[in-house]
Amino acid sequence: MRDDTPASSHGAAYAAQATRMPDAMDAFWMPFSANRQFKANPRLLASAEGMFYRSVDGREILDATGGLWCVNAGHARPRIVEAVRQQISTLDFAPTFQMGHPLPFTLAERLKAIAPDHLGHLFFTNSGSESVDTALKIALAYHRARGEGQRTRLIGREKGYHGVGFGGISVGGLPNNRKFFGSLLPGVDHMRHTLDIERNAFSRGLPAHGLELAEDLERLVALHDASTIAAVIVEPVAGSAGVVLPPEGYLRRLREICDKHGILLIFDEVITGFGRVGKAFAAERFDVKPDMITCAKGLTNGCVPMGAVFVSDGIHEAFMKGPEQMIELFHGYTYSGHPLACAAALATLDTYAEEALFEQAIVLEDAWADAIHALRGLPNVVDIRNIGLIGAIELAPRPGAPGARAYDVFTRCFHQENLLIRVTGDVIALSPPLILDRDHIERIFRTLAHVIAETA
Ligand code: PXG
Repeated sequence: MRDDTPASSHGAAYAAQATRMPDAMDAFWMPFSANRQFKANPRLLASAEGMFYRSVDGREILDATGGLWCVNAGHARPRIVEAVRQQISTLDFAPTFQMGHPLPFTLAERLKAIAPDHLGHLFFTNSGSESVDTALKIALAYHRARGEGQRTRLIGREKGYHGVGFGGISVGGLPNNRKFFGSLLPGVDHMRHTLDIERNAFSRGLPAHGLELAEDLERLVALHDASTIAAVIVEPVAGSAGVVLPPEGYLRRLREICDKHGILLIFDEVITGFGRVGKAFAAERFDVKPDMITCAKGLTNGCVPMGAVFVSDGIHEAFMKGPEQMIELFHGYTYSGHPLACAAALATLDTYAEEALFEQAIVLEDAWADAIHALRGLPNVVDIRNIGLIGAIELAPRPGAPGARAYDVFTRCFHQENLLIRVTGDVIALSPPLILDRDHIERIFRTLAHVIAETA
């Protein structure tokens, strides 16, 4: 676009561009998508407000996914929109390497105030993947700073999703995210995952069976020796693998084993953070104290990319030694603490607080659980899992065509029912904005019930 038109007309021109079908779709290589299939029959969203998207073809679509688990306060919340608008016209960018601006300092204090008590320090990133890689690097550097530099091994878990950086896919446990990308990080091992449909199918909330799976960490300690292990990273509730819940007591047991062996415990709360399970963080809901929490997504309500790592006072303290002119951690991103992201995050935190949104997932948990478990007994439904405002419906795969059945449910919901859901493999995963009400819940599951029933 040429820059000689009056500034006021630019906005309208860009907005028009953002709400109509693009002229061509070839050049954009879409992430985690079947590009050719999508471009043959696109699903494009043009605008959003509250619980709803509007598609480019003008349909109002109920968002049962919170974007991608990130729009926890609902779309286009006025306070957040206004904060970002003001901020961009005041300070568009400022560096945070040996320089600064007020907002990341203010935001870090605000985040500290909602975090578990001992997590008093924040490192800012731009995504969940960067938060994970940051936390893993801090873990390694922490042990080295304390004279235990031989603790280099990182432990993840099967089915874990920790983003797509090399660190994240190495500790992650999703075969498709790993197998194409070579040898990954060395010195990584994995605990067993905790999905056990045979024993736990249709559990409401945390499954009763599987506490003993935490002992798998003792197996890895016995194999590698604790003195070589830096950290364990897990999602308190795994999202991308199709919603995998921690068995009762499992996370607390992991904490005990880590304490016993001097191993750091990292909770990846990229999806569980900011109210998804009824507290600011799952660490609080499950009353377990990790040494670091990684987050992103709901931090800015999804509207400006931002992630963060909460770091314990003890870890931080280990770095704050040595000469004061020394850089304590050789790590950071150009956009760590970006002004727009900080402004969005501050207004997001205010919106969460004003509307008590962190409590909503507990207020609505029973209604949500009743509604989702009512789908039990429909054809092909082999499991239903829920916690807070997270829900998963697992379908039996079609013989020889894994994922196809859930994909058909997804496309039918979008094109014919004006409902946005998310599928991974044959699991339908739901993570609506926390502002949803009982009518939205009713509509989501009424629609899903008949679509699942009619999808062979
Ligand atoms: N950790 C966890 C636990 C995540 O869920 C990431 C890290 C990476 O975040 P970024 O911002 O780098 O994408 C995630 C991301 C899904 C889905 O449908 C989940 C994610 C991303 C996209 C889709 O389950 N989680």
